[in-house]
Amino acid sequence: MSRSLAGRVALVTGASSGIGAACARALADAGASLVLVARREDRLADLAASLPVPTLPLELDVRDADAVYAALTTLPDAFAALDIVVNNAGLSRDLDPVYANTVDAVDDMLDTNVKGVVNILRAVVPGMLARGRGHLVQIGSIAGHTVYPGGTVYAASKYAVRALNEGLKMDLHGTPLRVTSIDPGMVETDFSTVRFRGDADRAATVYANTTPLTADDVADVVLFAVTRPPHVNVLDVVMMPTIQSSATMIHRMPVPGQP
Ligand code: NDP
Ligand code: 8X3
Repeated sequence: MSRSLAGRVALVTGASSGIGAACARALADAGASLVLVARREDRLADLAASLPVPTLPLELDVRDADAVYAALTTLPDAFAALDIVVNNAGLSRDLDPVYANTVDAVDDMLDTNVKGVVNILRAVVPGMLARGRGHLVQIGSIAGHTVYPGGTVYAASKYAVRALNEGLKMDLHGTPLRVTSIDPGMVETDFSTVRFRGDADRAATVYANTTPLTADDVADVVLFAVTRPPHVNVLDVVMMPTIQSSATMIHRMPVPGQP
């Protein structure tokens, strides 16, 4: 089955790091032109320069509904007819009980992970409907299927992403547009460094003595979903590393000399 996306245009949010950057590379390898969205424009520019396809880096905060709408409804002609949108931008903040989360942490998670997805959908779905084609991919999480201590607000945001994905499919019922959520478990990216507010040592403990997914593993499944024949809609994929059996069950190799 062809995995070529030649002639297609794909937009990836959160393309400056981790899963989003890996999705950009995978989609570019398949031949798609790219619109890359994130706040760190320098990283987008570096990534764009490394890709073998026409690429438009776009410095944009997905929390800013007006800026998102203005930018994505006035894209240059070569990028305007979006075929694929990967709603990937997202983050977690801290590992606190729900009643102890700071206001900023709650705003960061809900505004980015939930409202950010809706902001993008508002801007891109009408054009896809007018053109009669399009594929909307959300990056959810295992935290959209189960809650873990300290991750309640993050999980609430990812349960919301799952609801948005399911509802979007129904809203688009009877149209050719496709809707997919890819819901990973542990993936080694900057995710934990962002969660722990730059504490790289603490972040490293999350991935210590185990074999997490890589961002490329997730991008490979995104590429699979968007290269199915038009009559096939992959609605939701839960994927974890083999060493993970739930949000909290993670097998770690014993360290020689340590109990
Ligand atoms: P990274 O921290 O490596 O990447 C997060 C990306 O989101 C960055 O490119 C960042 O760009 C972007 N981003 C964050 N806030 C905004 C914003 N307001 N506007 C635009 N872009 C934003 O983490 P991951 O790659 O791991 O995370 C990607 C997605 O995958 C998230 O939705 C996360 O919840 C999800 N996920 C991650 C898992 C993991 O274990 N890593 C597992 C399951 C799901 P910038 O800062 O430049 O704006
Ligand atoms: C990121 C994975 O388990 O930290 O979505 O929620 S987890």
